[in-house]
Amino acid sequence: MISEKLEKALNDQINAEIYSAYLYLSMSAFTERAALKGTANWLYVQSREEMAHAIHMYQYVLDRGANPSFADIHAPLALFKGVEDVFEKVLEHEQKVTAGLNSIATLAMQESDHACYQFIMWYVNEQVEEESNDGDILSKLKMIDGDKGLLLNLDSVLGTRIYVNPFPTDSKLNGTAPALG
Ligand code: OFO
Repeated sequence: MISEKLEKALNDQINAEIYSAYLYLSMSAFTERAALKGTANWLYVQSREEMAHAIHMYQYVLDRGANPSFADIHAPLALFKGVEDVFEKVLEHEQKVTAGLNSIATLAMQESDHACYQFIMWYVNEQVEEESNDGDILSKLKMIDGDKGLLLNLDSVLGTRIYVNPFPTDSKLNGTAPALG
C-alpha cells in the first residue's frame, strides 16, 4: 500500500504528464503549420513519451494497491510567437515538471517509502536529460536568430528523432498486455 498523500501526489503527476503530452501535441501542430515538419516531429515524439510516462505511473499506482484518479486536463497553449517561444515554453514547463517530481521524491523519503522513492528517481534523473535537450535546442535557436537557412538545417536534424518506448518491459506500453475482461 501507499499513503494517501503519495497516492494524490502521483495522481497529480499523472495529470501533469498527460497535460505535457497535450501541450507538446499542440506545439507540434503549431510548428507543422509553420512548415517546420522536423520540429513538429520532435514535439510529436515528445508528446508520445509523455503519454508513456503517464501510463507507466498509472500502472505503478495500481501495482501499489492505490486508485488512479482522473481529473480535467487543462487546454494547452495553442498560439506562440514563433519556434523560439515554443522552446522557451517547453523548458519552462519541464522546470515545473521537475519541481513536481522533486516534491514527490521528498515526500517518499519522508515517509520512508523506498520503493516509491526509487520509482520516482527514474523520472528525476530523466528530467536532467530533458531539460538539457530543451535548453540545447533553445540555445541553438537563439544563435540562429531568425536566419531561415540555419533554421531549416536545425529543423532537418529535429526531424530525425524517432520514438523509442522508454519502458520496453511494461506490457501496457509494448503491446503485450492481455485484453481486459
Ligand atoms: Fe514526463 O517528462 Fe517531460 O514532462
